[in-house]
Amino acid sequence: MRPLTIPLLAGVLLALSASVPATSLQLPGSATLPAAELDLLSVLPAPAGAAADQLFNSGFETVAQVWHTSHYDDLPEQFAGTSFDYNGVHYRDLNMVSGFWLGDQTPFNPGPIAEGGLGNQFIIEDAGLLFDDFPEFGSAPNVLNPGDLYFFNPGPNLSLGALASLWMDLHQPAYGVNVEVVYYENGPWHGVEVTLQGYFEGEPVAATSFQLLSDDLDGRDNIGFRTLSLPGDTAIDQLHLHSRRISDGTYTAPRIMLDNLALGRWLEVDTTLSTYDDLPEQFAGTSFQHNGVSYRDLNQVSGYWPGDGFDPFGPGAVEDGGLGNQFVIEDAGLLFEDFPEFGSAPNVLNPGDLYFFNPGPNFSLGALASLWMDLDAPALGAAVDLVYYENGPWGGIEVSLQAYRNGQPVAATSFEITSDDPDGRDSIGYRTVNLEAGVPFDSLHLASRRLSDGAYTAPRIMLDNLRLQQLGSP
Ligand SMILES: [Ca+2]
Ligand SMILES: [Ca+2]
Ligand SMILES: [Ca+2]
Ligand SMILES: [Ca+2]
Repeated sequence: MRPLTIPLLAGVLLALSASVPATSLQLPGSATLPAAELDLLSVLPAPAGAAADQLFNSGFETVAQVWHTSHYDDLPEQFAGTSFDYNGVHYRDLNMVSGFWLGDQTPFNPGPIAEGGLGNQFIIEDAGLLFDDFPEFGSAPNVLNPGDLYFFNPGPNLSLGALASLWMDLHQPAYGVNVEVVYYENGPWHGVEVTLQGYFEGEPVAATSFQLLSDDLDGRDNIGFRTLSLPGDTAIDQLHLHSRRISDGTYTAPRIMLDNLALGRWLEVDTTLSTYDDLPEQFAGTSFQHNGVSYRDLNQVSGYWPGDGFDPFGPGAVEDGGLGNQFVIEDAGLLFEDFPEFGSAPNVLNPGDLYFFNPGPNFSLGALASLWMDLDAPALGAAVDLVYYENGPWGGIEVSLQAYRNGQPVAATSFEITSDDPDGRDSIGYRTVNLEAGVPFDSLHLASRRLSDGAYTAPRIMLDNLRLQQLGSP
């Protein structure tokens, strides 16, 4: 059987557009992919150093690479035996090979030290002191030490184990592998090639290696570390990490420990589209759920109205001195007669209040200072069509769409509402706000602020066609 490969990107694009509900609307240009984003494999970041703690590293709208990382830090320091299962990986056959030590080139046998081997016990090693000196490496405090009784140092002390050969069977195929290794280099550690070989169904499909070359065989050795990476374009179900002499390919025994074994998978990214046209015109309350999005906390902020007066407003309902905190599914049919390119007729999401509710195709644009949307499934990108007043008093306003993950901001985009004459007539403008976060997010915040001082303000804005690029099921 051939190794699985990821779908051709063109095929994924077709699937993407097919997942948009079949309506008569034409999505604006932002719903199609700029050519520059098609080169997905080359833009994907790989976990390295502390960044391997990230669960996700993602591309843009088509497919996303999701990383599953073994940190070893959730285990107690222990002997793990000559084979063990952990986090979807079966570790086995440590140093079950013959070879030659470096330096005096004495031979070693397969298996335990007592039988002339390098040691065949895996150790979950607290290597806390290592991380004091090399905080960029791995994840404190534990590493996987291919040592033996001889190398076991309880507590944060450590000795790097000897590694000639180590096999890892993956319970599920990986697409992309990263593992961090720490090792001795220079001094006597010369003429060694360390290789991470990936297999699928017994056939070698990918490999990466590095060489240990000493600048002075009689000099001091030192600790080095690096990340070994296998690409994500082919399936891998078995890994072999091994060390051989460059001169003749026989196994040899540098000192190496492992951390942060990260296994990649590809998830398709589906676009979900909320047109609001499937709902009746209605008050939707101060929070509501629709199409995998929870809308909440509309205008629950204080700020200043736009224009000369700069009257302050408070959070909440109009009768409480606020901008209004009711979401309205608004039939804005008349809007689409004048602006057929905008959104999708007949409904929009109007962040208004009772005051703004116009039954039937008539409408008034609601005031929007702040609006939160929580997503049922993580998204990598979001786009929304906004229609708003500009010119006249509506100048000097920044409207931002900010993405959050676990409460932390991860990406944002914004535009400015401008006016050519503060005393002149206002007019209706519209645009698509497009946010490509590149990392998953679970909340969106749409906010309007004065450019002059960052205070919340209240332009008139309605929303339509919220598009989310969301991770599909694994
Ligand atoms: Ca230790
Ligand atoms: Ca660790
Ligand atoms: Ca209406
Ligand atoms: Ca609509």
